Parts: sequence; C-alpha cells; structure tokens
Amino acid sequence: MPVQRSFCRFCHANCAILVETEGDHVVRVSGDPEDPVFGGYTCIKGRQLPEAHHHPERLMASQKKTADGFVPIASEAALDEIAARLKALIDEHGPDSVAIYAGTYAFQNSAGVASAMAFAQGLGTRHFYTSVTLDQPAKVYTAFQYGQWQGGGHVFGEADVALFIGNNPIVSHYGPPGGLPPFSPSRRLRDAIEGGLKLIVADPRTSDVAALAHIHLAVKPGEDPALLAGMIHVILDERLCDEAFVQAHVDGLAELKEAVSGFPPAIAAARAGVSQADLVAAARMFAGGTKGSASTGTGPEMAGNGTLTQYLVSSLNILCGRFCREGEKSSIPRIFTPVTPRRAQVAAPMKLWGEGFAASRFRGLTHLMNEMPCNVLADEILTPGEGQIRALVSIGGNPMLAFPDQDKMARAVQSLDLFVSVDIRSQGVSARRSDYILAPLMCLERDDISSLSEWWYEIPYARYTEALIARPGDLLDEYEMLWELAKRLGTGLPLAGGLCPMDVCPDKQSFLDMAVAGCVVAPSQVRADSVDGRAVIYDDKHPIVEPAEPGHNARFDLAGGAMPAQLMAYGRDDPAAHGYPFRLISRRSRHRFNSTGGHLSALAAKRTTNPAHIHPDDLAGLGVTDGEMIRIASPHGEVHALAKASDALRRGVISMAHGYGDPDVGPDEVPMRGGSTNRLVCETSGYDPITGQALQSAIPVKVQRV
Ligand SMILES: Nc1nc2c(c(=O)[nH]1)N[C@H]1C(S)=C(S)[C@@H](COP(=O)(O)OP(=O)(O)OC[C@H]3O[C@@H](n4cnc5c(=O)[nH]c(N)nc54)[C@H](O)[C@@H]3O)O[C@H]1N2
Ligand SMILES: Nc1nc2c(c(=O)[nH]1)N[C@H]1C(S)=C(S)[C@@H](COP(=O)(O)OP(=O)(O)OC[C@H]3O[C@@H](n4cnc5c(=O)[nH]c(N)nc54)[C@H](O)[C@@H]3O)O[C@H]1N2
Ligand code: SF4
Ligand SMILES: [Mo]
Repeated sequence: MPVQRSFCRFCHANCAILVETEGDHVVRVSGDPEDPVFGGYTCIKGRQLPEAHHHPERLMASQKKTADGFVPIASEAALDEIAARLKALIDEHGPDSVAIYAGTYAFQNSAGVASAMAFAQGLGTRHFYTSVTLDQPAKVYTAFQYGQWQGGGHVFGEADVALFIGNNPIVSHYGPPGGLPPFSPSRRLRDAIEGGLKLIVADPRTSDVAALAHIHLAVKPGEDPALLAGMIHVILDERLCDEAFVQAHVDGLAELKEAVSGFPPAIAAARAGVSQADLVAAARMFAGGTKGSASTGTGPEMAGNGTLTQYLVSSLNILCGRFCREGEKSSIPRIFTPVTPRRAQVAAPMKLWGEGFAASRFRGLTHLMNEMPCNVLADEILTPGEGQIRALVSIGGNPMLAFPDQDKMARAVQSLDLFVSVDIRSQGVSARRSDYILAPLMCLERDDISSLSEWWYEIPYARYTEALIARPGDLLDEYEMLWELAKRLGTGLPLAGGLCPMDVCPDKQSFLDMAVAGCVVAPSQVRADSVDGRAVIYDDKHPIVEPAEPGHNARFDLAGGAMPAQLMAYGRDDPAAHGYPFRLISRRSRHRFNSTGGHLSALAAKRTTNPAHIHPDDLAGLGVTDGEMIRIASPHGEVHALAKASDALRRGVISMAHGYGDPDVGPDEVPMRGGSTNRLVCETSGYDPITGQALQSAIPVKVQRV
C-alpha cells in the first residue's frame, strides 16, 4: 500500500501525517515520526480522516432543496442556479444584499478565507463575516491600538515563565502567539516544566494545563481584568518591570498606573476570587522570568471585557519587555505571510475599526479591517431597509450552532431568499436549512500550504501538500466554487498578487501563489523544494531583529483607546446578576472540533451528549444527582444538559462546550445530542463595544432540576 506524506487539516494544528491509500481510498492516517516539528504526534480526531473522507453521510454530490427534500445536482448546474439568483438580488437590491460567512472549515483550506474575502470584495458587499469575531477578535484587531513590537514577542520554546489565561492548548491545540504550540502539546509542556519553565494558569477550572501549573489562579469567570490589574499593580509597586525598556519605548504609563491604583492586591484578589498571596506570587513569578509571554485563549475573550483583558495582557508583556531584541533571532519566522520589517522598534499604534471603516446598521459596530462583526449578521438579515441581507453563502461554518441567540439565527436563516452552505454533510443543523449545499473536496483530496499553522512554528518551517487521492465526482475546492460564481456574475477576485485571471480557473498552486504574494517563499517554490512531500526548513530565512530605523520615534501607548478609563469603569461597576447565581463558561470537547466529528464512529463512541460540568457540592446543594438532566436558564434563554459532577471546577461555575444541539429537537434528545449553549447567549447586551463579541462565557445562569 502506498504511504504518502501530508499534513492533517481536521484542525488548524496541521500535524505531519503519513497517509496509506488503496487506490482512491484512504486506509490509515498516522503521525510522521520523521517530521522535525511534530515528531510523529497526532490526535484521535486526525486519525479519523479515513472515515471522514469515506463516511456514508459524506456528500459525494452537491444538493438542491426541493419540496421532497434534498436532491443531488451537478455542481455546475448548482453554481448556475445560485449565480442567477444572486444576480437577480444584486440587480434589484445591490451587492450588500449578499453576505459571505467564512467559518472554521474555510480556514482549514489554505485558499478558503482568501478566496471568500476576494469574492466579497469583488462583489462589493460590506457583508463579509468570519468566525474570528465569534472567537478572539480582540487579540487579532484591537491590540494594534497600543502599538506592536516589530521584532516579535517571546516564544514558548525560549521561555522560562509562561502565563496562560483561559487557554487549554493540551485539548484545543490552540496556543496564541507566545503560548504553547500545538505540536504534541502535553509532552512539550511537561518537558518545558522539567527544564525549569515556571507556569501560571488563570482558569476557573483545573484545566489540563492548570493541573500542571506552579500557580493555578482559579479566577471567577469574567473577572480576569481584576486579576491582571492586580498583578500589574504589584509589578509597578515593586518596580519589577523592565524599566529600561519602558523608558525607551512606552508612553501612557501614568494613565495605566492611575487605573490600576484601584486594584491593590487585596481588592483585586477579592474581586477575582483568588487568594491575595497567589496573586502576588503570580505577579512576582511572571515578572521574575527573563523570557516568556502572557497569553489568552477563548475563555477571557468571550467572558465580557475582551478588549480590556487583551489590553491588560498586552500591558503585562510590554511592562516586562517580553520582546526579541536587536541582534536576536526574531520569533515566528513565517514563510507564507507577507514579509514585514523585523526591527527593534514599535510600529505606531493603529486603529482598525470605527470611522472610515464600513459600518453596520446596528450597535455602532463597524468593519474590523475587512470584516463585519458576526454580532450583527442576524439583525442585518432580519431588519428591512437599505443594505438588508437577502442571501447568505456560508463556507465551512455552522451559524445555527456557532452564533449567539440560536432562535434569532433560526428566524434569520429562515427569512433569507437564498441560503447556500458549503458543507460535507447535509445533516448539519445549518446545512439542513440551506437551499443549496455545495459539496467540497476534503483535505486529502486537495493541495494546501501550512499557512494556517505558521504562527506557531518557531523555525522557518513550510509545507506544501498535494492532493493524495482523486477528486470524487464533480466536487470542487472552495476557491474553485467562488471563482466559478465570480465568473458567472462578472465580478473579480482581487488577491494579494493582483486580480485573479478570470478566463480559466487557475490550479491551486497558482491560486495560492497569488493569494500569499509577497511572502517569504512562494508556495510553488516550497513545493519544488520539498522532498517527497516533507516539510522544508528554510534556516537561512530566519530573520534577525535589525536595529531601529534612525529617527524612528513611535512608542507603545498604554493610554491608547482610552483603556485605562475602561478599567476604572470596570472597577466601579461590580454587577452581581440577581437571581442567576451560577456562571456558565465555555470549553472545548476533546472528541470534536466545534460541531464537526460527532458522526465519526470512534469520536461518537467517546461522547454524544454535551454534559454540564458542575462542582459536586453545587450539585448536592441543588439536590441533583450526577448524570441527572438539569435545566440551565440565562436571562435570555434555556438549555437542557446532563449534569456531570466535577471537582475541577470552582463553586458556582458550570462548564459546557458549544457546537452541540439542534433547536428542532426537545430535551429527550439531549442524552444523544447535547444542547446548544448559544440558546443562552444574546448579542444585544453585554457584547464588546468594539468587536461585538457576545458573552459566550461567564454567562449568568440559574439551574433547576427537570
Ligand atoms: N478538540 C477540540 N479542539 C479545538 C476545538 C474544539 O471544538 N475541540 N475548537 C477550536 C477552536 S474554534 C478554538 S477558537 C480553539 C480555542 O482554544 P482554547 O482557547 O484553548 O479553548 P478551550 O480549550 O475552551 O480553553 C479555554 C479555557 O478558558 C477557560 N475559561 C472560560 N471562561 C473563562 C474566564 O472567564 N476566564 C478565564 N481566565 N478562563 C476562562 C475554560 O475553562 C477553558 O479551560 O480551540 C480549537 N481546538
Ligand atoms: N457559545 C459559544 N459559541 C461559540 C463558541 C463558544 O465557545 N461558545 N466558540 C466560537 C468559536 S471559537 C468558533 S471558531 C465558532 C465556530 O463557528 P463555525 O465555524 O460556524 O462552526 P463549526 O461548528 O466549526 O462549523 C463547521 C462546519 O464545517 C463543516 N465541515 C466539516 N468538514 C468540512 C470540510 O472539510 N469542508 C467544509 N467546507 N466544511 C466542513 C461541518 O460539517 C460544519 O457544518 O463558534 C463560536 N461560537
Ligand atoms: S491536532 Fe488537529 S491537525 Fe493534529 S491530528 Fe489532531 S485534528 Fe489533526
Ligand atoms: Mo474558534
């Protein structure tokens, strides 16, 4: 049986794999022990790629909704019909009547998001959405308002201290820049600790990383700003910052000092629900290191005050000077990202939203760079008027399970003139509601580059994988679908390397070369340099931090975006939500990737439902036994779940995953399907005023027996 090298795209980690095939059948996927970064590591999800590709529910043809349900349709014919309907809408209502949503699996295809954004821009619609604004938009967009160090931040591999805030990369395989890379994360973290790394974790539950931490701060959900402000208070008070760095590069220190003056350790610790001694010890431990970053995951970004939390995390790193200096190797070389200067200087603060950016009709929210916040999608569909959305093309996403306020999203989807999903199955909660499902190639059937995972590679590592098995039937790659639609509509696809040729659809390699033009090594060159599909390491392309440009005078601005004032406002306002004594927090399921994977036998065998993890003493207080069904209600909605006793949680906290459930089925299906936490979430109150991120964690809830 032939064995070929590739990389997994079940999730963003892109583990190096060996793929055994028999004809066009994938028989086995295992880790590639020769890969210098992954060293043979895979997880249980990735090893299910053979079943995922050949599962009986996998769509082998595109589908059209008829009165009798879905019927197969040739992809060309589906594209003709979809284009004709889009054209009619655009002619009558203008391009803003069409919205594009790029979900998780648009990101897993290295041409997915670039082609989706190009399609939206070619069309001229402002309604381009991605899952980033349901996820961690503050670190992607708002951190620029305090300035960015062009030399790069400290990476995990060189750190002697690390602070993870609401991030559990052992399960999620997601570590933000400076955090734990997803390559064999558990082993890597244990090795680092054995080698002397000091680890601090802030998480309301004893997560997998918290269990290994030297200091675990079991912060109250949503109170990370108090914790971080308290730590900064200690660092400033005890003069533990990198004073030379601060003097040379930082403005706004006085404003930050004033803002944290309301958070002396005793007050900060009380508000954050941790011991004062632990808070002080954590501040000293973090500042006492020589290298290493503070980083956040989804938890605190979703728990309200995401932008403020990100500001305080940026401040910690800036105060402690956790950046690569002149003459050092710059962190995270990145081969497929446009080349940027690597200098020992601050890139001037930038504002990537607000005035001058395309505006939504709702809540004063605007584009964040090129995308509209997901917060407004349902309202932009449901509300008549100029710019109302009438057609939605969802690429590799599941808005019915991922967006706030499930019932509202159901009404929105229902009211569309046209709903198109690009999805591998028709059973999904969103796919099922679509007028057309365009069936895409799956990862082992397409070429890709390792662009999605490259912010984690601490060395200049790059991959180009070819398709390993033939294209089934007339299925298309996402970028081909969007090219075909643009061709039919007579619009263009503007890419980094210029307009995509519209006479013949380029092959994937050419498309990728255009999509990442200006990067360090072009995808076609990486492909040529690769031996048998192995990774290529471009050691000579590891940038060294150059000196600052003469006369460069941009500095970090810790007063940027009026964040100190926001911190003071947070300090004044300590809302105890009456009648909702618990906080429901987000988590990831080890055996799924958001809503993907529940249909695969090995993953389903591990878990079907979406348990509500809760402290045994809380269960006892409620008179509920382990495994019993409970009803969880927020001010906005309710969900049912099976209670699961867990002493990994602090009291008063319930921990559940998203991506489960179905609004059409009742509580009796909960044991087999789980419930959707987005029934508890509302996008019109408690959202982040800049990114629109809804309160998807730290949700005030009450619990009842059923
Ligand atoms: N197996 C698997 N892997 C995944 C996914 C999946 O569904 N399954 N999803 C993928 C996606 S889309 C993403 S974005 C990443 C996310 O990756 P992570 O951000 O690492 O996600 P989690 O593993 O949920 O870790 C978040 C942690 O935040 C904690 N938390 C919740 N609320 C708060 C709070 O208010 N404050 C603090 N300090 N902590 C809090 C939770 O207890 C949890 O341990 O994971 C990706 N990887
Ligand atoms: N309450 C709450 N809500 C949340 C979160 C939370 O923690 N709590 N997390 C948020 C986060 S971090 C994210 S990223 C979003 C995710 O939001 P989405 O991306 O909208 O949701 P997914 O469940 O990942 O949807 C993936 C879809 O892709 C399909 N799919 C699977 N494989 C393929 C493939 O190979 N190709 C294509 N084209 N499609 C495929 C699946 O069938 C599924 O329908 O959800 C967000 N929503
Ligand atoms: S961690 Fe992600 S990329 Fe690696 S094997 Fe698992 S699913 Fe695949
Ligand atoms: Mo995500």
